[in-house]
Amino acid sequence: MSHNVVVVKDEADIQPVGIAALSAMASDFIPETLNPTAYFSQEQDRILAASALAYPGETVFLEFTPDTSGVFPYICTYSGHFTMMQGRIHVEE
Ligand SMILES: [Cu+2]
Repeated sequence: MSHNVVVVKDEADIQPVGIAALSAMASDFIPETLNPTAYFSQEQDRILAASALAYPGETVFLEFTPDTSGVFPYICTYSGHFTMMQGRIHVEE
């Protein structure tokens, strides 16, 4: 099974990004930046960083440099995983 790591801006962004990703198979489950519909561009604005998909046996790296302190949720957006595969990055000054 494949997985990725997607850092979102806020707790409230987890569900909309996870749901938008369900129909973003063509872009490796990341809602596309250039999609002309407002729905997808709004979801893209909720994403701070995203890794490539890691296929079974692969390792991917994601570098994320926050510009403020805070708590940043991260999720896997592969087909519905966001409901269980998630965590929080705590950034302190
Ligand atoms: Cu996953």
